[in-house]
This record gives sequence, C-alpha cells and structure tokens, in this order.
Amino acid sequence: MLIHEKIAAQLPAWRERYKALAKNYGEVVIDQVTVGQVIGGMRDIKSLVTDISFVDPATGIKFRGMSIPEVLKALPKPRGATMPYVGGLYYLLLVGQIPTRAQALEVEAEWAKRATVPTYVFKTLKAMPKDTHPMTLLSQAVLALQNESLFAKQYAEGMKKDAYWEPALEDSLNLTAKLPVIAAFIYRMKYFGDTRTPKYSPRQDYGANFARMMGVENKREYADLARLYFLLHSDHESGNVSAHAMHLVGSALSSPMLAFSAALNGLAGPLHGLANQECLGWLLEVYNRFGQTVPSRDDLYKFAWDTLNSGKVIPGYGHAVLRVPDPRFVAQLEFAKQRFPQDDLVRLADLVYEVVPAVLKEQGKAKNPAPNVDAISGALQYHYGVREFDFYTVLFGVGRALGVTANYVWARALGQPIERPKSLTTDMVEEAAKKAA
Ligand code: CMX
Repeated sequence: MLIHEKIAAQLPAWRERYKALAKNYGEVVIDQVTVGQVIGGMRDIKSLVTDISFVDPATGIKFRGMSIPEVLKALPKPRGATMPYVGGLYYLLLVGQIPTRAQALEVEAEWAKRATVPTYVFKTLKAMPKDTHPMTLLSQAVLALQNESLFAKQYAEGMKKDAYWEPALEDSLNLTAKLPVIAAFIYRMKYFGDTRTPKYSPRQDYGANFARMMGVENKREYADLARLYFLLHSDHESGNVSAHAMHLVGSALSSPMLAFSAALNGLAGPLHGLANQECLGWLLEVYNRFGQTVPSRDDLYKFAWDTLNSGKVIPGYGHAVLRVPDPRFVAQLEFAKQRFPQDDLVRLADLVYEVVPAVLKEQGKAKNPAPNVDAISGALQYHYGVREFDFYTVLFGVGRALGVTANYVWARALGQPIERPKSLTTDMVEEAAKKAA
C-alpha cells in the first residue's frame, strides 16, 4: 500500500533524529514547571512530541505545518464538491505531504474495502438501553472492534518493536473505515428505530457515503459539510483530552481500538467534545427566549450576562491554548455564510460572535474570550436536519479518529515509550514552594 511505503521510506531518518535527541541532548532542559502547572492540570507543560499538528496560540491549528485555509485549498476535491476528500487529509496527516488526486483516491479505496462492520458490533449496540448516550454507544462499538485488532493479534504472537507501526496502520485504516458506518447506524437506530446495516459504497467518497448513510435530505451539501467537519475536528496537537488519552493508552501498547475507545470517553466530557451539544443548546435557549427570533444586541448582551451570573460558562467560548478566534470556527462560519446566510441560527451565532467576547472581557476571567470550534458546529448540523444534539459529539469522534490514529501510528513507528509522569504529595509541593519563597 502506498501510505505504508511512504511512511516506511521516511522512517530511517526519523528514527535517527529521535535516537540522536535522546543520546546527545537527553539532559537538556526545555522548560521549567511551576507549582501552578503542577496543580493546574499540567497546563502548557511541554512534554509531548508530535509532527502531525501544532496549535499556535496566536494563529490556531496547523496540520503538518499548514493552516486550515492552506489545507482546504491544497487538498484534492471530489468533482462538484467544494471541500476536499477526507482520504486526502488522512494521507496528509499520516505521510506529511499533500497527496495527488490519485493518492487521495487510494486512501478512499482502502476505506471502501475495509468498511464492513462485523455483525456482533451491531448486535452489541442493539442490546443497549434506548436512552444510552450515542457517545457511549460509539465507544462500545470501537471497544468491541478490539476483536479485529491485528496489532493485538500480532503482538500476542510475538512481533519486533520496529514492526509495531505496520499492524497499527492496518488497524487505523480499518477503524477509520468503519467509523462512518457505525456512527450512521447509531444515528439511524437511536433516533429513527432503523436497525438496517448502512452500506458503504465504493463509488462514493467518505463524505458522500456518510451523508447518504445518515439519511439527510440534502445529501450533496451535507457531504461537503461532513468533509469539512471531519477535517476540522481531526487533530489539535497532543495535549487535549482525547488526543492525550489515545496517546497515553496507546503507550501501554494497547491496540488502536482500545486506545481510541479511551479517547472517545474523554471526548464525551462536557468540557471537551460534549461542549458542542451544549453550544447549540445555548443558542436555541437564546433563540426561544426571544420568541424564535434573533435578539437585538442589547438583549443578547443581557442574556449572556445572565448566563454568567447564574454561575454557568458560555459554551463555545474560551480555549485552553488558543488566544484568538479559532480558525475552525471561522471556516465553519464562512461555510454557513456562503450557503445559508439567512438561517436564523447562523445569524444568531454571528451576533453571539460580536457580543460575547466583549462580555467575557468585561467579566475578566476567561483567558481567551473568543469562540472555539464548537460555537457554531451545531448550528450547521441543525440546518441540514441533524437536530439531535447529543449526536454531535459522535461526529467529532469520527473526525478525531483521523488525527489520533495517525499519531498512534507514528508513536509506534518512533518507538515512543510508555508514559509515566511523576506525582508528588501535597506536602512535597508545599515544601518546594516554601523553599523557593
Ligand atoms: N464562559 C464563562 N467563563 C469562562 C469561559 C466561558 N466560555 N471560558 C473560561 N471561563 C472561565 C473559567 O471557567 C475559569 O473560571 P474559574 O477561574 O472560576 O474556574 C476562568 O475563566 C479561566 O479559565 P481559562 O484558563 O480561560 O480556561 P480553561 O483553559 O480553564 O478552560 C475551556 C478552557 C474551553 C474549558 C473554557 O474556556 C470553557 O469552559 N469554555 C466553555 C466550554 C467550551 O466551549 N468547551 C469547548 C472546548 C473545545 C474543545 O475541547 O476543543
């Protein structure tokens, strides 16, 4: 397979670089760690290495060194589509180069070959109580796929460390191929009682397959949204909860399936991926409160303050690393404004973008008062009729798989070790603080 060859060709040089770092500079200090960071969620401690994406606080995410507008422009697109092949993005993340159209299509073809989901996975999902959260279902389905893991099988049979990345890549392609099918099945089953097995067509790309299997009305436009959505949500360097969970669990040489199920469990948290369902909830709360209209600036300003005064956060605003409007938000806002500028929720999301940063600045707590990726993503789904909020994090999960599995492959290829940070007791931290004072 092409991706396989492309990674294999790069490996000797990368391994050399890694070895040289450890051998020649192992004792060099990169950063100092403060008490605030130690007790504050390890915030900003530089302790992970990835070349797949980087979040610059001042400009936002770069995939393999390229900004979102650059990636959107450079990646090949299906004929008649405005957004690129998801297969092209996966190639970029894994290989580090912009693919040709043929190379992007090769990934798409691999996915089509691997998209069949074993029946026991659907049976597992059907056996769950009807009110199970779709993220729980998705995580369970991925966990069930552990049975299919080549990595686990070959590890159990005995495999050389240098070869780990190869079955890791196979598992990653298999997993990412099956996710749209599983996600669409969860959607159809949970909200429409439809338990037929979605069929992945080799004649359509990832985005078009997803749109068709979801059963939305405007399949052509929704396919473009799916392509954009998966691309934007794919990776956000390694320290966020889902990426870090994948990395941590994978570092124990758990398979991509086990590690990604863990990543999904982190993504299901309300401060991480689940925020997108809360964001649309908040937008609709505003919309309904003002008689299903877009309120005036003054009314919105007051409503935002009411939210803060009641002790809640404004979902979709703020970020742990970013200090500017999230370019993933900007890309989605542009998508919506180009296609349906008159949509009330899009107009509302745009007004919130004008009003809320000022409110958060006045409050003076949030380090970044600007919107993040979630501030508008739900409004776009809502427009195309996907109105079941608690499904939105599943969409995030399908996209996130692309980035974290690419990282998994490279972590195994470079022989990254098991994670084991050191903990201290509170006494020890106080002691260190006193000494410094
Ligand atoms: N509304 C109100 N208060 C906010 C806020 C917001 N949108 N964003 C941050 N703050 C508050 C924090 O709650 C914190 O208050 P306390 O000191 O009382 O605890 C203070 O500002 C400082 O927080 P911060 O350092 O700026 O932000 P964090 O890095 O701790 O948290 C995030 C980042 C995203 C969890 C936070 O901004 C938030 O809760 N936002 C709303 C939820 C949201 O949109 N989540 C989506 C995250 C996107 C993703 O995971 O990719």
